[in-house]
Formats: sequence, structure tokens, C-alpha cells
Amino acid sequence: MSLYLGIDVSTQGVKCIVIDTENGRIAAESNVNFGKDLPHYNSPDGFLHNENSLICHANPLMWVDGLELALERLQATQINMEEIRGISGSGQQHGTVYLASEIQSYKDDKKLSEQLRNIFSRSTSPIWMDRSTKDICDELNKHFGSQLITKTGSPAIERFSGPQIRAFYERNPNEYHNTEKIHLVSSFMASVLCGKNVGIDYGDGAGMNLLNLNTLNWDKELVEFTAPNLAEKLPEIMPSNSIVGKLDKYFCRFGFKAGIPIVIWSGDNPNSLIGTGCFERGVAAISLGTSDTFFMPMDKFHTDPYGYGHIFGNPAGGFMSLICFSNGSLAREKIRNLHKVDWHYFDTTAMKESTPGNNGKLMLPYFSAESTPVILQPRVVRNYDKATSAEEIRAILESQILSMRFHSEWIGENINRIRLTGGASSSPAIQQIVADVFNAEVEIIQVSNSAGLGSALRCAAAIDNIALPTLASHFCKSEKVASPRIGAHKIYKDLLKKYQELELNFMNLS
Ligand code: XUL
Repeated sequence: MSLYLGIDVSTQGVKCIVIDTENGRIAAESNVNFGKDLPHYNSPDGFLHNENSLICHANPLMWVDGLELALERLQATQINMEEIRGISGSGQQHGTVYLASEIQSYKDDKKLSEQLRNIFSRSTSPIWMDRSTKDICDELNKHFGSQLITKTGSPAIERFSGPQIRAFYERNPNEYHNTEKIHLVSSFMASVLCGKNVGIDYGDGAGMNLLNLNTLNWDKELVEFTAPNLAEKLPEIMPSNSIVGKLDKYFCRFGFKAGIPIVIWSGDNPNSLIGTGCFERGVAAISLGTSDTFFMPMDKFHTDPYGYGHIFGNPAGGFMSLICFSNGSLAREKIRNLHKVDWHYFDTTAMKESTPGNNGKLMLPYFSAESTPVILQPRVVRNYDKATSAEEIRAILESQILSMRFHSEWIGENINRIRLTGGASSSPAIQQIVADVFNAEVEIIQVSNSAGLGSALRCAAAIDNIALPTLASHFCKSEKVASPRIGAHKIYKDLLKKYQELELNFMNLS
């Protein structure tokens, strides 16, 4: 058997997925939820509560404990861990981890989190939901103007790592100077597995406002301006198929063969591009998770005039476009709780008791700070006074998808096939609205953990030279679940204009 392990360290938990490339099947999976399984970290949704809603941090030791527990659970499944030929992984993007010293070789008799406890120069990590760097972004955008976009694919963005690093330097200069290495979540977790510092891949590195996409190297000017001596603190930037080290012998306790290769980790979105099989042109993907994301491959990069869309590296080569909508599942859940209904109600009664277009009822569901468009003070806006539960549910679903349509227009591609992934992708209501709004065929893939799967596929490709399209033909099989309806599409074409007006007016007033 040829087994490869992909590990997904996401906002809410750690998931392992083992693929068997000889038999084209998923051999085993395991799952850890930070809130449920590691309650002592006080992070029910995977991050620490903060009085200031703009600040959002997580404890990196929670990710390390999550990793160990997920591996323990994987070992308890039927697979023979010794047969795993290599490991790669996926990290929530943009989050930064600050180390005061090198990761040293581990002792055998202590848990990893205990051994790593004193290694950090900053005990918590700002994650992608942190919005506390607006002043820094304004300064960076003013200083570099449109250069930031043409170099890095995005203007300065609050959650991106560069502005976060500059904020740390300005607000905690002593701790910044005590920092030896600054990792992304992906490169930190890969370093933990290797027992030494390893690099960042182009896919995830592009979400930092520090990588020059024209040269695929750290941009000297940007790095120097962001913080002093930053060049020395950044890990090496490398292609997404690099083998960065060997598994530290500490991990043999989980049944692994000593020293198996570790393939560079990447961000959850670049990995999902691979795991959904959308890395070749012609099909876009929508991932419906804590955040909703819209992404597709791009040969030559061009950028979003509004500055909301981003360009990351496509691990299969070239680039990808990415638009992140922070109010994804958690916003849908807020509406579900408000109306005291279950998810089944969304797909049945709510759809039967309302009609496409919802008589123009729309909602801007900014229950928490939003990335697209940038909203720092959470606020929910409705363009109606009264609505039934069914109409409210339709309003949030249609508005979320219309927002995706609006904010993906700059990509300029004719999108006629969309693959859905993530928890909410199994919802027939969402599937049909996506088909009708985009006038596209909608498909789902069997595996819901596309980020973990993508990293396992990259691992097999890098270690044993198996072509990604061959792997995708086995592991990313899709099923058509909805087709566009002419009448409904026409209604949404008109509603799109109304949605744009509502959002732009709101943005102008706020
Ligand atoms: C993308 C983004 C999120 C995170 C967490 O820019 O911020 O999608 O990667 O999933």
C-alpha cells in the first residue's frame, strides 16, 4: 500500500486524512475539535475571547496538543501507521507564530506542548480573524500605494501577516526584538514535525503582504519597511512541492516509521484548490466553512480593483484568486438560532415558504467583522422591516451568494462550473442558489475536508512523483447536484444590482 498523510490545522480543529494511492481510497481519518476536546484552552470556536472584538488570537500550544491527539486517534484506527510514506499539511492562513529560540530535538518522556512551552516570544498568535491593524494597513497603503497590490497581489490587509508583524513590532518592541523566527501556522506545524525550523510555501506565503509574486521571493523593500531585521526572522520561501525535512523520532510513538519525509505545508485555501481538483482552469470552487471562500486558478495574475480579492500561489503552478467572506457558517448559525430552527428547515420549509428573489429582501450579515467588504464594527443590515423565518433564511443565503457573485466579477472568467466543499456544501438550498445566481452547474466532491485531502495529494505528488491530475481523477470525483434555472437566474441578475446598491450605500455611509 502507498499511504500518505495530510493534516489540516484549521480554525476549529485538527483533521488527519490518509490516502491510499494504490487503491484510490481514503484509508483512515481522525478528528479533533479544539472546543470539545481541549476545553482547558478556553477556545470553544478555536480562538480566545477578547473584550476588543477586533483582536483575535489563539494559543499555538493548543494546535500542538491538537496534533498529538489527532495522531493518537489516527493510530487507534485500523491502518498500519508504519506504511505511511510521508506527511504534509494545511494551516489556517495568515496567522503568525513567534519563536524566541530554535526548536531543539525533543525528549521522549514529555508531551510536546510541555517541551515547547518556553519557546515562544509571544504566547498567543494573531489569527486570520484579527482586525486590529487598520492603522498599520493605512500607513503601508499610503507608503507603497498601488505597488503593494502589483507586488503582493493584495493591498495591505488587516489579517495578513506583514501588517500583523509590524503591529507587534510597534506595540511590543522588546518582545519583537526577542523573536528569532516568525512562522505561519503552516510552517510552524511542519517545523514541529521536523524538530527544526522549516520554510513557507508560495501558496501560503502570498497571504503575508511580503512575498513578491513577480520574483517569488521575499520583497526586500517591503520586508525592510515592515519591521527591523525581519529578513533574518522569516523562514525560507520555497515551492509547494519541496521536501523540507524528516519526521522527528519523537513521533515514532504514534507508530510512524522513523524519519519519513515531510513535504512543505501550505495554507488551507491553496490546499483546498488541490483537494477540490480545481487547480486546472475551467472550474471555480466555493468552500463553505467558518469563513466562506471563493477561489479559482489563474495563469497570470491580475488584481481586484476594489482590493478585496487576493492572489495566492497555486501549489500546482501559477496563481489562484481568493475572496474571503468572514461571515460564513457562524453567521448562518446565528440566523438559525434566532429563528430556533434546524438545518433541515433551511433546506425544506424555508425554501418552500419563500421564492427565489425573496421579493427583494436582502441582508448584510456582518455578525462579526467582515473581510469582504471590510467591516470592522459588526452590524447586521436588513432592507426590510418584517420577514417570516423562511424569508430571513432565504435573505441570508441569497445575500451571501450574491456577494460572492459581485466580488468575483473582477476575475473576468466565464464561470460555468462551480464545486462546493466544506460543511454547508451538502445543503440542497445553497446548491440551487449558487447554480441560479452564477448561472453555473454545481458539483460537490465526496471528501468534505478538501484542505487535508489537498495536502495529502501534494504529499504523494512530491514524494513519489505522481501527477496531480492523476491523483485528482481518483480522489476528487465530483457529482453534479444542481443546474441553473433560466427564470431564477434572471431574477437574481436583477437582484444582484439591488444587492450591489445596498452594500455600496452601506459602505459609503459607514
Ligand atoms: C483567507 C482567510 C481564511 C483563512 C481561514 O484569506 O483568511 O480563509 O485561511 O480559513
